[in-house]
Amino acid sequence: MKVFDAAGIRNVAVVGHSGAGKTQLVSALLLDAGAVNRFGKVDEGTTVTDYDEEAIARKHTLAASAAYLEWNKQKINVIDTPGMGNFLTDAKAALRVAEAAIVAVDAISGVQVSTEKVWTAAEELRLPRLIACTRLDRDRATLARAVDSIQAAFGRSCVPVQLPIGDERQFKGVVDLVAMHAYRFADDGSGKVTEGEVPADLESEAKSARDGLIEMVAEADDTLMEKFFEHGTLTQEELSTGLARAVRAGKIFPVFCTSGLQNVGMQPLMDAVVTYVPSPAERAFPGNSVSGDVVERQADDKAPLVLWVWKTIADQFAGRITLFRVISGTLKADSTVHNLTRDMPERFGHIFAVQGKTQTQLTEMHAGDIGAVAKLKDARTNDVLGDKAAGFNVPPIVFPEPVLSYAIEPKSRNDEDKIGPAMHRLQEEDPSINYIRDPQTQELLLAGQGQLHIEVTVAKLRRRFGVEVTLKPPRIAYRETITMRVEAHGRHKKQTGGHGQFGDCKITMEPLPRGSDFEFVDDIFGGSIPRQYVPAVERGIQDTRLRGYLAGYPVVDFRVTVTDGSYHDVDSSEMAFRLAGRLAFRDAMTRARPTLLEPIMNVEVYAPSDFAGDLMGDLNSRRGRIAGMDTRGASTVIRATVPMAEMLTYEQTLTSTTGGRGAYHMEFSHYDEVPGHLHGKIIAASKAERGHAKEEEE
Ligand SMILES: Nc1nc2c(ncn2[C@@H]2O[C@H](COP(=O)(O)OP(=O)(O)OP(=O)(O)O)[C@@H](O)[C@H]2O)c(=O)[nH]1
Ligand SMILES: [Mg+2]
Repeated sequence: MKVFDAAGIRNVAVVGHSGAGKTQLVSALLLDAGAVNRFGKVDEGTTVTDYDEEAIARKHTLAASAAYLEWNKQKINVIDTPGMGNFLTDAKAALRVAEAAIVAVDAISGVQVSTEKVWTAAEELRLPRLIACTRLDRDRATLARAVDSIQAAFGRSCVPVQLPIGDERQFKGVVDLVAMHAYRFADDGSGKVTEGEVPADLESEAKSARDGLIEMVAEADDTLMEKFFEHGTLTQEELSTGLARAVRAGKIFPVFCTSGLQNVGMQPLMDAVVTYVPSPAERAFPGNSVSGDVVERQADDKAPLVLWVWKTIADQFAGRITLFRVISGTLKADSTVHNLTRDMPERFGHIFAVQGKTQTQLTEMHAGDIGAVAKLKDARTNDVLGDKAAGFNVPPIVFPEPVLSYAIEPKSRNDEDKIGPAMHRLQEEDPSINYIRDPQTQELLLAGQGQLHIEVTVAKLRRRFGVEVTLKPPRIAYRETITMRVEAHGRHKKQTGGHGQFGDCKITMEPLPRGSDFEFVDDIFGGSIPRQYVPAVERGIQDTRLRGYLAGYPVVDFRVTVTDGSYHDVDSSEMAFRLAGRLAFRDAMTRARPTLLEPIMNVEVYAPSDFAGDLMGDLNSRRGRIAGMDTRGASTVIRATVPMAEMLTYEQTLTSTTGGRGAYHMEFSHYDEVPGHLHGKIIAASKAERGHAKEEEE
């Protein structure tokens, strides 16, 4: 396969809400560019990018999935991404390796919560955005209504550069408003295109839409503005170059008309990617120098090699597949590359371009390209690899904290043996899941972003690794903390026959700000506890704080300072001081006014405005705090913070209140104290769940 230079590459991430038609759109693009022979359909499970069994079964993309095509002699790397809230981290990761986004907005439902999330993520990265108005072939789909919704959310710089030819099922072509040119597409889904004049019945509409576009382009540039005032319009040349400049600068977001299923509008969209998306050669990659300064790196083949791992896939056959972007330098197959994050060499055998699950071997890859390698030993997502002298770091993708956990139970002994390694590999693929054994109950806990996230993880365990588990009801990831500074004492003394046991420590325990977890300070002077036993005191406290005090949840956000103690020449041991630490901790907890903390979520609800009142009332009854409300055309966005514990049943309520026309997104915000009147219930529930698991005997 041909190898491309930075100037001949375009990297785009296709982002947008779930069901907008992203995967179907990518499928049509690949067909029309000749990258594949068969027109894959989401509904038939045959698309290139939804190749994962679980994605096929659910008809939803669950992880970023890469593909590529060639258009006008350029290689376009297209990354399809999930639109569902629980999986948006992958969309954000894909944006990090792209020079632009194609934002898919469904022509009927318009902008949704996820659209806003990915838009903001693209905005933060200052990426140009092309908007694809999708599924225009459906009944009641209109460009005008979609554009209203888009402009209400993202402003009037989102402007159509096309008009649809034919409505709903008759949507068969597009008018290019820049060239005033028409494209018609074959009825059979082949994407075969015929170019021609603007249809007579669309002429005046096209003319006025074009005038609107010209004004926007003029507004985006002072020189063009003057010309516009002088002549009342812009020349063809001024319009096309002015538009390209404005799109690249993120001043204009052009809206395109598409139907991925009918295969309408793909060629002009690919032309636009080539014209409007900067190549990696034109846009340096943002990162940090070794000393932490913000720097950029040019996609220069001759510069030291730098690769960044943006995604890891746990493939059941090929093992670990590592997706990376070459930021600078040239990567050769069959070479050894240093993992700069972990300071160890990695062997790159075959390197690939990936077309969904299909891999095509490459001999080398140039700066700016996106590719994959199998069977790296240690590299994980976020690692930077390359020449030791590269001196370039990439700020990591931040994975969200898990907010709820389910106890899982392996079905058989065999499942139990296999689950550890399988989970380990799934965590490499998706670092936003957490897998631990409850230190108190010994139950296996699987924690993630929401019910769907957990269900998908369990399904992957089954399909890819043949591990069967049963899921128990969800549990909120509560924490415990203290609210008062106290002094405490722990003394472990036992005289059993010959050798005794003796450990004794005094500690101060004090609250720390949220998110501090646990700190241990050694403040022993004069050897009242011998050096070697101080870490044992810390160990003792660590062991027991994770088992909790009130309700079995880890105790966090406090500092322990050991201040004093005593020892015995013969009877003292590490074990004895561990037990003393544990006793001191428990003594402290009796007086430190412990309390419970709960995860609080940032919630955004999106629904037709008629329901706003009901939805706010409902959020209030869930202990929610309304942070704001915006209207977007006929829709309202409500922003609130709500305890996770109150959100477990939200999906059903939202669906029934809005007749299925509402959507929401939530993500972890912070931990906050649980109101006192709810403590009793949580403690009792925890005791019941944990089967009164006994504190280990001291
Ligand atoms: N009528 C019509 N249906 C479409 C079109 N594009 C996609 N669909 C259908 O809409 C549904 C969702 O399409 P997808 O391409 O999977 O949507 P997506 O944006 O990838 O969704 P997620 O992967 O969940 O984020 C599928 O049933 C598609 O067949 C289109 O252009 N017209
Ligand atoms: Mg998809």
